[in-house]
Amino acid sequence: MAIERTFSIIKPDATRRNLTGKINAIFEEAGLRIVAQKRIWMSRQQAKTFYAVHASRPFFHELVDYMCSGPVVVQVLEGENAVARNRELMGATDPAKAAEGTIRKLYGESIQANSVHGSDSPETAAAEIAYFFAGSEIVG
Ligand code: RTP
Ligand code: MG
Repeated sequence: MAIERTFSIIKPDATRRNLTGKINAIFEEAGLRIVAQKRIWMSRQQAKTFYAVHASRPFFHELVDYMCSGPVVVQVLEGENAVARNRELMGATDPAKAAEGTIRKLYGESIQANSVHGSDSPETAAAEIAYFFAGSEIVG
């Protein structure tokens, strides 16, 4: 299995509750390496562009407001099968439906404030990584 990269966000509900370290420990214990990471406060424009695929969904404006409601940690995770592996670690979008032991089951507050984002395919991962990181900021 080839080494792959995925893009991750520790969302505002998780940074507010000081959960960055606990979430990073889950990634690292699962064999994913954090090869880039920075704490930012997203602008509305950044959030709108990042979630443009959801622009027509009823929850879009709330989602943009939420993603700009506090700091987030954007990161690049690297490892075998990193995209799928991270989606497994995150669990279902709705924390109430997420499997035991997943990040969203452990820490998610609601379907919106669900603690983490993870890319849904290698192609999306490449685009999301390039949106937030310069190549020189990623140190594998
Ligand atoms: P993500 O993109 O953040 O990793 O999450 P996901 O693939 O599991 O979920 P997606 O369908 O892509 O939705 C993106 C984010 O929008 C918020 N959401 N709110 N109010 C709602 O019904 C609703 N549905 C989704 C969540 O923050 C979700 O992660
Ligand atoms: Mg998604």
